[in-house]
Order: sequence, then structure tokens, then C-alpha cells
Amino acid sequence: MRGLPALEGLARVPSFGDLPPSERQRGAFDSFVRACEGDPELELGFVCRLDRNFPAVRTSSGLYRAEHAERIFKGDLERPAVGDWVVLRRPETHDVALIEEVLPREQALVRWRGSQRGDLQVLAANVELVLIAQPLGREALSLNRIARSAVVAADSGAEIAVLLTKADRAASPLALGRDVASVRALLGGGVRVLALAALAAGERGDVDLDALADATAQAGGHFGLSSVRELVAPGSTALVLGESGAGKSTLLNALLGEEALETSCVRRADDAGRHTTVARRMVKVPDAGVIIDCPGLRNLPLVGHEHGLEKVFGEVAARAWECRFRDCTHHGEPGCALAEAADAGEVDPLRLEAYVALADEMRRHASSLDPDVAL
Ligand SMILES: Nc1nc2c(ncn2[C@@H]2O[C@H](COP(=O)(O)OP(=O)(O)OP(=O)(O)O)[C@@H](O)[C@H]2O)c(=O)[nH]1
Ligand SMILES: [Mg+2]
Ligand SMILES: [Zn+2]
Repeated sequence: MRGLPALEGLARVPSFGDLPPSERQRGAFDSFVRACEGDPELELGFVCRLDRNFPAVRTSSGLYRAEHAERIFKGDLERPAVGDWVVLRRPETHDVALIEEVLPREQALVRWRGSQRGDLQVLAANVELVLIAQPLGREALSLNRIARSAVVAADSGAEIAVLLTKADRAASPLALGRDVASVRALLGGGVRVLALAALAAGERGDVDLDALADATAQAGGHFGLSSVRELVAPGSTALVLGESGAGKSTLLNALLGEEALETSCVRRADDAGRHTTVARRMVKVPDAGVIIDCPGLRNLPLVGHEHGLEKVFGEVAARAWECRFRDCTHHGEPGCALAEAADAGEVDPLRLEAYVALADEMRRHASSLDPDVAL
């Protein structure tokens, strides 16, 4: 455990009262303690941080580094993730506490790492809202990346919202408005789209934030840090999901009003893929809830997220069920209901294209790599 940051030095770790366990989780803790005849070494807590897989756990009595009880955690899915409620044993004679049990998860954000069958990773647990961060400026906005993130997040049962970061880099207010509008068309009006510039002045002195805010509002989006704060209510937990360099940690620092999190401070022409954040950690945002910062994800391959695909692209998926052949790939087969719906202007072409691309990918992966792991 050498080399891990000292716990006292960690800024903005949520307090025990910032995050309520569900009734089911509290009940499971009580039963566990009863089964151990009221063992006084056992405490209820949540994993607020993971450094190279070493958890830190917050309980009502303090903040502790913890180890896993090996007998319990065999696979990646069972191991404690950030956000997990756990039973913590704190022996009086040891410095390090022991996680005895992970309490039932209300939600888990799981991704496939993209190599072997079943190589799944729990990014976080008990998250209510996933903020999909996508940076503006350098390249054209990746709608595919947003769509796949939305599918993975929706599959986990979390709500989703999209954050277009680095709005100061948008080519113009008009261009920003167009990007906001395409994301809304892609995900439907029910998903909130936010645009923000976390570095207040931006890189250029001449950025007119008011004009950017107006353009965002006209396109049906929300602008600025306060709209992020509003989304994450006190007592709730959100996670920022996005590639390295998307500006996740910079955004959280701006919300906190201090440099609590490490960011890549050197502004390079190409600022992608630096992987500045290495820990997964929770911060408590003043006047709002808890947000989890994560290392950027290089890729997000889709496998087994059919349920998420249906949630995000409901009306498209419903039409796909009407195709004449059960295994229709929607690439021009006779009797393809999606093609008919598109011709009749009944489905949005952007949503149709995204659905077909992601469904194709999942079909390809399923035939070779379906992990067959039930969560
Ligand atoms: N112009 C501009 N640059 C920004 C903004 N937000 C972040 N950046 C820059 O983008 C770079 C990456 O920001 P980070 O916050 O470290 O990105 P991250 O998503 O946390 O990246 P990882 O930790 O590697 O996953 C830094 O150089 C930031 O200064 C913004 O709103 N506007
Ligand atoms: Mg970061
Ligand atoms: Zn079809």
C-alpha cells in the first residue's frame, strides 16, 4: 500500500451522511451483523475511492484504507467498486480494515474491456446518473461515441445526460447550437444536453460565453456549471464518463472551486489520451450531490447491451421487431420494417443510423464473444 495518497490529505471526500444506503442495503447490513452476533468490529460504509484497486471506505466513524476478504471476491464483478456499500471489519489491533461483504447493488455500470470473453469491469456501483462527457473543438463531435456511452449507461439502469465540454472551443455559437441539436436528435428530447466551458475564460480571450449560452438554449440545451449542479441533487450520485482529455477532472474542479483533482495542465495542440486521472474517486459538490471521477476510457466496445439499446432507441427497436426475418440486419433485406419506416419518414434518420451501427456491432461481438455472465 506504499505510494497511495494519505487519506487525511484527500479533499472533498463525501461524509457518511452525504450518501444514503438503500433500505435493501441497510437491511442486508443488519442481517450480516446479526449473523455475526452483533460483532462490534463491523461497520456499514461505502467505497469512496479506488487506487490501483485498493479501496478507501467511509463509515460513520471515519475514512479507512481497506483490503478485500479474499474468500469472497473471486471475480471482477464481485470485487468492491466505487459506490458500493460494504460491511467493513475494523479490528482494533490493525491499521487496515477488511471488506467482509459487498451489499446488494441497486445499480452497476459494467463495461466489457474488449479482449476475452467475459472480461467485464464494474466502473462504479449505485450510480443514479451518468454524465456522458464529450469534448468540443478539435474534431467533429462523435455522435457514435455518445450513442454507445448512452447505451452502456442506460443498460446499467442509470439516468443519462450529455455534457459537451470545452464549449469555448466551439467554432461559433451557431456551430455549438448545431451540435446540441444533433445530440438531442440522436438521444431524443428526454435526455438533457448540457454545454459548458469549465475553464471560465477559455483558451481564447474573445469567447462570448453569453452568445454560447443563448445558442445552447435555443437548441433546447442547458449551459454552464450551474446546470450540472442542478442535475446532481444532494443525496444522489453521478459519474462522469468520457475519454481521456474530455475535461472531466477540470469540470469537477470548477464545480468544487478548487484544484482538488489532478488535470493535465499542459495545453497541447492534441490533448487526447494522456490518462491523467488514475484513481476512481468520489467528490462531494457543494450544494449538490456526489460525483465520481474516473480515468478516461480508451474504448467502449458493446456486447450484451441489448436492453440498453432498446432503452435509448425505443421506437427504432420496436420497428426492428417487425422486420420479416428475425435475424434481419436492416441493410436492405426485403421486408425490413426499418427501411419502410425510414422511407415513410417515421423514424429519425440519425437515430436509425446509430441504432443499426450499434446493433451490428453487438451482433458481431455476440456471435464470437458474448460473455455469458449474468450480473
Ligand atoms: N479550452 C478548454 N480546455 C479545457 C476545458 N476543460 C478542460 N480543458 C483542458 O483539457 C485537458 C484535459 O482536461 P482533464 O480535465 O485533465 O481531462 P480528463 O477528462 O480528466 O482526462 P483523464 O483524467 O486523462 O481521463 C486539460 O489540458 C484541460 O486544461 C475547457 O472547458 N475549455
Ligand atoms: Mg481526469
Ligand atoms: Zn430490418
